[in-house]
Amino acid sequence: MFSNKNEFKDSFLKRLEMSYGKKFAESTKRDQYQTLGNMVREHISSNWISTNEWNRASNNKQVYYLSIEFLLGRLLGQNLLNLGIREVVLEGFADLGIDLEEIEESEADAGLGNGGLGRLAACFLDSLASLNLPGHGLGIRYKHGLFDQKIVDGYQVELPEQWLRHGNVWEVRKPDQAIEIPFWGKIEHSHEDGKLEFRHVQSENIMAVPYDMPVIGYETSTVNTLRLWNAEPAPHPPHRDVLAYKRETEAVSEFLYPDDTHDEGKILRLKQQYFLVSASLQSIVRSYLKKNDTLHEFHKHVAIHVNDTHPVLAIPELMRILLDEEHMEWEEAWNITFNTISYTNHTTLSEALEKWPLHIFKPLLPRIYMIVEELNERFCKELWNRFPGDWNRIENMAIIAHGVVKMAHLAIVGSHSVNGVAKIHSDILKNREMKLFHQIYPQKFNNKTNGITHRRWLLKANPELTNLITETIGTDWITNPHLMIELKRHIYNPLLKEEFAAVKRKRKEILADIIEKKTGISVDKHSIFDVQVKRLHAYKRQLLNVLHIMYLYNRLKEDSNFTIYPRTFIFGAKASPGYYYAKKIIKLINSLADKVNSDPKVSKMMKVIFMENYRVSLAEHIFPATDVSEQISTASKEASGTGNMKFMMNGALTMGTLDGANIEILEEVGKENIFTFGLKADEVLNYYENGGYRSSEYYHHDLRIRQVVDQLTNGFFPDTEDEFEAIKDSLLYENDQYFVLRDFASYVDAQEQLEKAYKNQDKWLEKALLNIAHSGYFSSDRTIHEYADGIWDIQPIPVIH
Ligand code: Z2T
Repeated sequence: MFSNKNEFKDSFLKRLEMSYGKKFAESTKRDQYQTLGNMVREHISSNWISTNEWNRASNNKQVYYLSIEFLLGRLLGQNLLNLGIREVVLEGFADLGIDLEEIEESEADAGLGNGGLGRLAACFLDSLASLNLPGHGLGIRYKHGLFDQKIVDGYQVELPEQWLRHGNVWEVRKPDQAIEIPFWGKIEHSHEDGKLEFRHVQSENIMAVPYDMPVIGYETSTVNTLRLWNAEPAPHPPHRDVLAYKRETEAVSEFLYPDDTHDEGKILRLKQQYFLVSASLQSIVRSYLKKNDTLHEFHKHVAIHVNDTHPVLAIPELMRILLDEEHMEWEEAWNITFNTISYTNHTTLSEALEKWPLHIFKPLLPRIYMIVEELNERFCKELWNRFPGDWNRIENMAIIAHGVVKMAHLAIVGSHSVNGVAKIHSDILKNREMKLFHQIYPQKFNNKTNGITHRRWLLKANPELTNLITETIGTDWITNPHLMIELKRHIYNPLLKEEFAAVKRKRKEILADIIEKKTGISVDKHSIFDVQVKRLHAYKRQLLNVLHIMYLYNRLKEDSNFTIYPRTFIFGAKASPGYYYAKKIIKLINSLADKVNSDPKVSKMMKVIFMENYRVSLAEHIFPATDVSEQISTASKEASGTGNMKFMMNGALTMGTLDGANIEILEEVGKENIFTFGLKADEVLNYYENGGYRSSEYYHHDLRIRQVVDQLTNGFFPDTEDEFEAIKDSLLYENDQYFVLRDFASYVDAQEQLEKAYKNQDKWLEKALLNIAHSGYFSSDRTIHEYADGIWDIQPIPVIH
């Protein structure tokens, strides 16, 4: 079908006419997209089947990655690339007068995630398949992914996202593998042969119907599976208003909760979590029992990974299956369970820690609650034996306390591995946030520094840079990204520098065109492209970036001798719809953009751009065009960050705090090749513990700060009245919890250093190339190898030739 251009064209035209009953000339872009998508799916079907067959037939251990989010983005282009057939399609389409890129861009993003956590899951799937590892994703088939963002009059407006509007060519519905999930009702017990038996009665059941999507490895025969569960009415609905039951059932897979690092505590969210977990575990156990008679060795053949605490009910759910369905003794069930489960923590922010009130948990999941209660009792008894009389410790560590279930405690107790996502984050878990648990389970704790798939973030997003690297060091780096380090020998080569500069220039032109098309603003393509794209959060400190731009504006207005190297400040960020402060910052960025861009003098030197609806597909245009990567979170707050790695891989230099993976970027590239500033993590944490910071002192003693803070409310931004009062209050009357004013001077200094460095283009290009050379470490292939060896103990599957 894809072996050469003409064969491809023939089958494409034949299929298009067969499926749509019209001539090619009458076909729409959508017809063409659908036809190509179906051809790709058919093309991989035999490898998909053989991967599944081999997994079924072999005793090879399987890993299942449970995640409430998978932020996949678009799939057509990546699938063509991984299959090595993109060139054939490109050429065939060219003959037919079809622009492949245009077809690819007509696909809706699969946006089933908020940000880093969901995108990490997507990168991991790509690495698992590309490394021929038997690893599969399990998630929810949300009808609506993360909301679409519109900016109206500077404010964020949320619209329901509709990725399934025109269907999804990549999914296969498997109704015969549907699974029933019980909610509500009560538990009856009886004695059978002297053993207690539990029966869940009067439950309201929901059907989980799987939709399988192929996960295609890069130039290999492995095709893994991402299974997304859809919520549908069960065959025997409860005896009540049938329409209400249908509505409530379908609501379970209707929406992705739009909260990034914030816990909502809504009953529907708990329903989603148990829906995902129960469907996944029942389906894993069912397929395991097709090739094994018992579950006694389950943990030797199955690893289940829980992505943050959202799927942590996998622990009591597996216990339930082993106890109630397999009639195992508690001790054996427990041994199998914690040896099967591993857990990743993604944040230490206290507002993100999931705590489920018993009055929600207990009635919704009565049997699961009983098991969690028993677990808690046994765990507290163990603690009592080890620390007799230490009530305080037991209260702090209990799984159930003060009327809530603490999901992180359940996760740590019920798994054999607990990992953080960057060195500093794992250290903070061990030494601070989870110190008491680390004391009793030191061997469980480990670090797995995050990574990103270079196949999307370099090969797909930046083919120009990809070609340049290959021309310089050959092709081996593509399958062994750590070999990118070989580029280091060439960074002083003037020709390479010039070619890299040309690539960057071209990518800046492309982004400038997109900006012009979307905002009507024309930016200087020779200016420094300085970018902060990520979710909007107080701890990520978009506000620090804004205050610095306001300071530059003031200098330019007041001092005619002051000049700057031209800069384009680019922002992209979605705010959680209920996050008042975050929405104010979006309005502030847009007000600043109006102020700066409409000033005849200042706008010659700088522009401020807010890019609407930041998402994976837009990110693919932004990273390659960036010169400066803003990673300026309050130290200790950003667990890892992954955007930082995507920028680095595309030859941007980092302006960052010593937080998350920025620290490991610094360790890789050395201090000459990154710009760091601000408080260190232990300084921040000591301030929190011991006090000693008064933001008002910085306001009173630094004129630059006083001026920009005053400008938030003194009419500097026309027609905003008391719009930004709350932001000013957060800085002054709430004592600036994220140390924006504390780090301001240091940030300004670092930005001056950066500007100086940029003016020395030749050196800058060397630094950028050196960053690229060292970015191979941050490929998720490295991360996945570490998970495979250190946590899951899985082996690759054979490749078909
Ligand atoms: C999320 O994206 C992250 C953490 C969360 O904690 C929740 C969400 Cl939705 C519950 C992010 C971290 O903020 C970021 O530092 C990290 O790089 C990313 O997860 C992947 O580990």
